[in-house]
Amino acid sequence: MALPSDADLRSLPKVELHVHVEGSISAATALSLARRYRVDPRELGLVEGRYPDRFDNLAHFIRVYLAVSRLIRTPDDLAMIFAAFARQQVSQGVLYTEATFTAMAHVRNGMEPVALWAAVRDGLADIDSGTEIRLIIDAQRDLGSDDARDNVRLVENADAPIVGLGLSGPEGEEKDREFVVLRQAADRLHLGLAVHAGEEGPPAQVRAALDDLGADRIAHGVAAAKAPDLIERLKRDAVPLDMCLSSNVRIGIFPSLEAHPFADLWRAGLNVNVSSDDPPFLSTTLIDELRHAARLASLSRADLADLQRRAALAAFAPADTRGRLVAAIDAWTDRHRSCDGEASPSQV
Ligand code: ES4
Ligand code: ZN
Repeated sequence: MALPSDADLRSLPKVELHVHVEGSISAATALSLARRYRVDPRELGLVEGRYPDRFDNLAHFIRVYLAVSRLIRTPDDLAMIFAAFARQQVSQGVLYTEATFTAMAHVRNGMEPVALWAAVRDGLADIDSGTEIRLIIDAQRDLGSDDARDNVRLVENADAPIVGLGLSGPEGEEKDREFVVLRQAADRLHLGLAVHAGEEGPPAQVRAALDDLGADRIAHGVAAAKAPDLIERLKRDAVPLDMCLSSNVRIGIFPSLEAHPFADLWRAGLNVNVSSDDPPFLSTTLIDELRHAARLASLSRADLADLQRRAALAAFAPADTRGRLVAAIDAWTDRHRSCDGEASPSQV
């Protein structure tokens, strides 16, 4: 069976559920902000003006990510970053994005919340296109429950298209109970909750995200590949897993794309979707990630459409938006049906 072509990957209507706004700052933009604010680019962790090809581990990645995030000093900087983010999503043919944004970091860095949300709205309004961008506002695990509570207050008072809360940052503490305020707020505010778990951490971290926080989606969750009982549970409950292949390799979770368990998790029938995480930091794009996924799991065009349908259905958007996304994906499949020869594994 022929792999989907680049033209297929471009025209496929895409839904991206796991991509960080600050992780979408290009090295060129980071350097220009560094110059403006007289920050030595080496302090950012850039190597010869580029993001490193490989990070030593998640902690190393997060150091660079936070150093670059701190270069956003003014509402104008933030509006520019959001406008560039929206252009990036348009260039990848993404119809609908749930973008993770660490808003509290910028408030801590001195930005006033009302001005911050106005900048977000201005940046997103800057492009006139069919793409829809909604936000997931994430707390950082290592900052503890106070940060989670600050996040909830910030979201409660925000004027922005927020559909979810998130929890990111280094793993290690298996107990997520101290962040239960995020679950309570998500329920109260009718938001989804997406939790980074089982990226660098063990399968127990994924169980904790489900048991302690009732996570609606798991970011990564690749540790499950080591735990057959967890695979069974994720399959039984159709828990959405955001898979970011290059991210896991460049952050050092797996030595190569070939060693990544995406194909196993797909074949096991888990509710996976594919995302780019932090595209320029990880020298990738969403289309690259879909190409890797298609190669590793021998995905047909129909499978790729199925992957997008799973993402659409796992989105925190209202039902009418999800329905519209599924309809666009179905229409693409119909247009290509005549060219699809054989049945794919997901159809038999
Ligand atoms: C991230 Cl905790 C984590 N893992 C991967 N990418 C990230 N970007 C921001 N936080
Ligand atoms: Zn992430």
